[in-house]
Amino acid sequence: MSKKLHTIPALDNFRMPGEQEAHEGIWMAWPERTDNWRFGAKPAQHAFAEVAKAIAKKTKVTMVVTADQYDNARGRLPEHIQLIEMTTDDSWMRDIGPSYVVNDKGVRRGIDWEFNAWGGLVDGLYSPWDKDDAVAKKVCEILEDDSYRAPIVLEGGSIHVDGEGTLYTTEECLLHPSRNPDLSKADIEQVLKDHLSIEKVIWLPLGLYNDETNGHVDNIMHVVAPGEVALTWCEDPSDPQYAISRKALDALETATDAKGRKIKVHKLPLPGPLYFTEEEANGIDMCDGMAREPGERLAASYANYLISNKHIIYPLLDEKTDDMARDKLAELYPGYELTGVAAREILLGGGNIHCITQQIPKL
Ligand code: KQY
Repeated sequence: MSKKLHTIPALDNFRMPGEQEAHEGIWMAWPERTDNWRFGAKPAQHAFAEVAKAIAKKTKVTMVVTADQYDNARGRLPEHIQLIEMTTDDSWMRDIGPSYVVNDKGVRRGIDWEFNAWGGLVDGLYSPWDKDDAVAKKVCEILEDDSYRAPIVLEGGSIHVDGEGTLYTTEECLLHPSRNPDLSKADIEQVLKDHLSIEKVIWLPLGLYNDETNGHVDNIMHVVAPGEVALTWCEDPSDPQYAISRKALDALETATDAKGRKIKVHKLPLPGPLYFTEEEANGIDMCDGMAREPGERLAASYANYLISNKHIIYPLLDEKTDDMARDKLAELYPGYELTGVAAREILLGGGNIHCITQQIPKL
């Protein structure tokens, strides 16, 4: 049995664990919409299946899939990937799934944020989005976990937590007029404190250049461990990412976290720059929300990786930089298994491996 709760998670003594803590499972959603995924979503389905198989080396994977795609997904996924029929609008489980909180008595609960497809009627990427907005609650019901409906629009990819009281986000996204225009920065911080039991918010000014999520933090940096982050870095002063990464570094280096630590920043290489090819852009159905032009810059970043049970599943994006990214991740995560997955097809949809996965904490 799963209940909708009307209390405050922090007052109930629940906190959001860091991604580096143990997971019971990872949830994903099967891609199919042809105005986001080229060629009938077949190349993206292949990439999602490879991500699922990689994660499943160490962690149970559950994939939700619409009724129309059930047989196709079942045929393309190995038996050990659990498949659950669920209606969705698209496939970004990080953003539509629950953010989980846990207490010290071995109980977990889901936070079900309001979802408006990255901007609702202001600059959202598709409409309607009601099926995606219903996913977090359905996941909690299937897992028989109670949930809280949080009173703000927020996507899971717009926050990172370290599990020890610090949350990282961007002003570009959380203060964007398309999310919670009636709330101040202080109001938003209070909702985050109330729902995730964090004590300190570290605000980066901007997310990755040309990211259609309005600058999700998970596409520019990742928490490595409490007090340590990996930041996408750019060495080319003529690239718009150069100034964005420097501003982020400044915000991180001048902050202290909830425990009073200075933050150690590790630099991740930037792939590319990568752009939509003509063939890629032409393979996607036209629509109102998502602009896909040949030559458009892709929001490509190695920071968009998943940590699951001492395993790093990271995107392969550019032959020139993939090895550098792997070496850096190997240095940051000694003793962890590392698996790179070819991820350009996920990138073409507007995100990457972290955006398509959501962890369920182990109790
Ligand atoms: O979290 C994400 N990066 C999702 C991006 C959604 C893009 C929809 N085309």
